[in-house]
Amino acid sequence: MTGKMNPVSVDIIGDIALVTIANPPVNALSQTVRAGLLDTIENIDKNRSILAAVLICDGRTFIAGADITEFDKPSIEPHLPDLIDRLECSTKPWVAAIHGNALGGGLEVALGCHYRIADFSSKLGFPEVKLGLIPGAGGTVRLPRIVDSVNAVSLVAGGKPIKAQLAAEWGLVDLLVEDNLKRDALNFAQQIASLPLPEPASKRPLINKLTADDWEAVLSPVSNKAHGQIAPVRAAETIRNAVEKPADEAFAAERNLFSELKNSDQSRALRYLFFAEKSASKISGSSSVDFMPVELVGVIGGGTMGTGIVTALLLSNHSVIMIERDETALEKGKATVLSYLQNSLKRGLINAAKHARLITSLTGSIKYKALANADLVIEAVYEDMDMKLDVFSKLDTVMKPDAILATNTSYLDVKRIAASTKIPARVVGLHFFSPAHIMKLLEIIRTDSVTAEVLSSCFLFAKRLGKIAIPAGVCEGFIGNRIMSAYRRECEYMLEDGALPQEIDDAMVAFGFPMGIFAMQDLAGLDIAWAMRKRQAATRNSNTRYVAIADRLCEMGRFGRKTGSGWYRYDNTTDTVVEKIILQESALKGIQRKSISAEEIIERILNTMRNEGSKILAEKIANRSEDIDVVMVNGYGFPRWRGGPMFTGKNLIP
Ligand code: T1G
Repeated sequence: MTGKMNPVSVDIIGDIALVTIANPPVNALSQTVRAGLLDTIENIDKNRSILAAVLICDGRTFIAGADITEFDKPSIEPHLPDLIDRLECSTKPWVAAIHGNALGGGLEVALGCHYRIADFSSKLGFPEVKLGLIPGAGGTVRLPRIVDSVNAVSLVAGGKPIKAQLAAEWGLVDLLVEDNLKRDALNFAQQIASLPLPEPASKRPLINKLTADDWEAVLSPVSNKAHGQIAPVRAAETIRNAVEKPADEAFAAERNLFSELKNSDQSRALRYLFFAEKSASKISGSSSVDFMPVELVGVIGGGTMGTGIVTALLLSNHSVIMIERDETALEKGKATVLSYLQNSLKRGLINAAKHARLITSLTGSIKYKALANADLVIEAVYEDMDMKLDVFSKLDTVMKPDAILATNTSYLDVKRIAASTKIPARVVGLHFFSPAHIMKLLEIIRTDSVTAEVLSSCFLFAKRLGKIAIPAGVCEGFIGNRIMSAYRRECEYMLEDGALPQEIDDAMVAFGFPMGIFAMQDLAGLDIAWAMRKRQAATRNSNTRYVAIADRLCEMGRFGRKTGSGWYRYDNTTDTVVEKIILQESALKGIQRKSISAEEIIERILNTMRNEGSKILAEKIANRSEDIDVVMVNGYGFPRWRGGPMFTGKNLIP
């Protein structure tokens, strides 16, 4: 190994070789790691005094996969499939000692080893489909020779890692260890060193075969859930290949498909988003900036947003004080939070001990003075500026001088709220998305007066919550809501021009959105936007095209699902009202309606998103076009495998 430091080292302990990979931060299988590992395998095979080898990793995790940063560069030998083929043909038994995550190529390397042991806290998986890929180094061929084919499909097509205990139940892990992985791995290697060398996985018989009906039952849920994504379906088919074809043919088929997917638009988009999200959550601000510790957090309001935020805070081990206007509202809010925590316990997201501890971390009060020691307070009351100003005037009197004051407003002027307080430098917007304990997106809204220390502390706080935090400047709707308002307007223009709500919603779902803009408004309720439009009516620019269709629906009390009808009826009766109103509004404006194709609908929506995104960049509301894509994918249902509105513009994906 010349040039770069060899990230693979070997210690000889008795007659066992302890092979350690040290390639921070996640021991990705870069070219130097692959080359170092290949040299090591050759050397150990030649060394007659070595009876077995343990493969372990430094740092916080086992190998987390191939080095994704190499995918857009020419592939350099040794190629991973060849390395793993060589590993499994080693004349000495290899034991993979897994901690942290064994993912993608990392799990494939572990499958190339003869044994796998793991500590309880580790996870194993094939997340490649999240990058628009499939395992490309033999994993789909070896896996069904180690675990049941149905489990193999769920692991490879689902992309969700499994805990070590389940992996052991499946037979993917041979031994679970508690607290000293290295010691136990060396002992395990000593025990198996004298045993006959196990058959390489790729030469082993299949664990089970499935009938054609079995495969139908296994594969159809995968395609039903794919929503236009290619990789999950192809991944499942690859497992079927591996089960039904000879191993050599299956290896070749896997390799070909991997290369095809690696060059696909979907994979390029998903890899773009992976890095866009990682770089977005980097703590912005220079290293010289101090961070204010945030442990005790106040939340004003126990409604939908407030209870979601409180739950997110508790799940990230903060202590929380919920403030409500009276005892009844407070008890209702706390009950909602407890129901969320109970649900997390039921879903196995937290264990009983953590559940009990979190409950004790929640207190409540109807008195603002209970917040005297809070490090941060998040206002989550009704979207009314006067109400918010009143809250902040009270907070001003009780909060300690170095506490951060945050508003969860989704579009109101954070600058005006900051200016109303004694210390505007500590006021910031933290725009959570509902449900706040589930949605990963958080827009952090900066004003001209907020300090770098407050902002950086908010980014650190967001990372602890497990949120993807995107910085935004102050404008109506910040990044996501502003773009949504723009394309919602464009969709309403299309209603007047000739389309119907169902046609627009169908085009959006076909493009990959989970639901169309009109179905989404019915879910959220039409009344909030109506109230906002009425407030803005007096100052609305009369030269700007205004569509009154939604107003007509609201005037009829059609606020969406919650009233049984909105853009659609929800009582299984035929609805002619909406189309009649649309035709009337088109006629009132003298518009000659013409049908609009699904392609044109999507084109007009994407162009509107990109145009608004360009304005948001020009106004420095968003720092990067990647941030706009991260917002639209993580907060507004834009299909991940298309990268985002700005990405589609750059890469002209159809
Ligand atoms: N390659 C290169 N860089 C990676 C990486 C990878 N596989 N995984 C993470 N990083 C970087 C990441 O960008 C960040 O960089 C830093 O490591 C810390 O990551 C051949 C084809 C492992 C669960 O999809 O899921 O193998 O910002 O902040 O929160 O068949 O990283 O510090 O500069 O996310 O502790 C399959 C992707 C690849 C795993 C750790 N593997 N990674 O989470 O840290 S394809 C994956 C993750 C493959 C084979 C196939 C997570 C993590 P920076 P982080 P974390």
